[in-house]
Amino acid sequence: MKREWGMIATWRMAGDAIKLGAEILNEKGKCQDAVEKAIMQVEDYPFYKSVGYGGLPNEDCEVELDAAFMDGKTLSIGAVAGIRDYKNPVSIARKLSEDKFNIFLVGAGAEAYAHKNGFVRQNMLTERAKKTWEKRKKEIYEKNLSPYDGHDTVCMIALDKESDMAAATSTSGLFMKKRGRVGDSPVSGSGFYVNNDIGGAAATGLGEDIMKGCLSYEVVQRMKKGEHPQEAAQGAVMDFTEELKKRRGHAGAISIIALNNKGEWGIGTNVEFTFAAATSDEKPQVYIANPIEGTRNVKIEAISQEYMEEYKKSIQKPIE
Ligand code: SD4
Repeated sequence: MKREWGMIATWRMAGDAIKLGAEILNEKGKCQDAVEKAIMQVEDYPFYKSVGYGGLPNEDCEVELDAAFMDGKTLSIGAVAGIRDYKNPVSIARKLSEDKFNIFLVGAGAEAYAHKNGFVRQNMLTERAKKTWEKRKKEIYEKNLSPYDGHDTVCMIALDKESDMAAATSTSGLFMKKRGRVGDSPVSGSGFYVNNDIGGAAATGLGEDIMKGCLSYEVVQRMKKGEHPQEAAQGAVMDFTEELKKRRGHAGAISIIALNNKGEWGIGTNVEFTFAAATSDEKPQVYIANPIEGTRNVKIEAISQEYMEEYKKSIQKPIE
């Protein structure tokens, strides 16, 4: 049976934001507003270190952000990449989606557009993020570590009471990325895709690998053939992980959320992955998913309130 509305988001950091999205959708608000407002809340929270304000900087200690917005009714897309010093990249991406040309802007061009359109300028590098960067720099040097750990993109997909759908993403990308590096998150078909007639999908993980499979579009196409979002997302992640391993010997972390136009949701992942979902039938809830070894399946469990409280405390601990 079709649900009246639904929403799904990547990572436990979306646990509070999805409540805001659910409220908007339940009160007959639009899906476009639900995804934008909920992502803005994540962008504004300084203790989430992979999105917006407080996001971790690149190799040169500059915060360069990527974001995108897509409307499932008109298929309009807007995106920014490598944007610096603007408070809410997701809103800039949404605004760009109203344009016919120049819908995907990078770096200085994106900043000029944001300035011209009255978006709020803000230094996005917090003291805390700078400290983490300094600590990491030292560790990489001393212990010969890979610099590219610590990345979580916030992605959201929503279905509203008028059966419209939207998707959006926002991220600081990979920690210690090179200046100018862009991942999958602002790239249509890879980081996100949504179509009112079918549903939507959005990805998080190693952008360099996600882009090799255009995985969000792939999941939407599988749903078009009639697959449930769970089957489509997990099948696409598993098939592509196997393909990458076969061809390249290794596959990066890949996780995908999916929501169809009936309000049914699912996820696919090749690593431990947390996410949040809410529908007209289900209260906002954070879940944890773990691939079951030796199978193509994933185990999904609800996360307790206590776990979330511990998590919130842990992300605010001082950096030593
Ligand atoms: C990127 N996919 O820039 C993003 C990072 C991410 O979980 O989602 N990490 O490659």
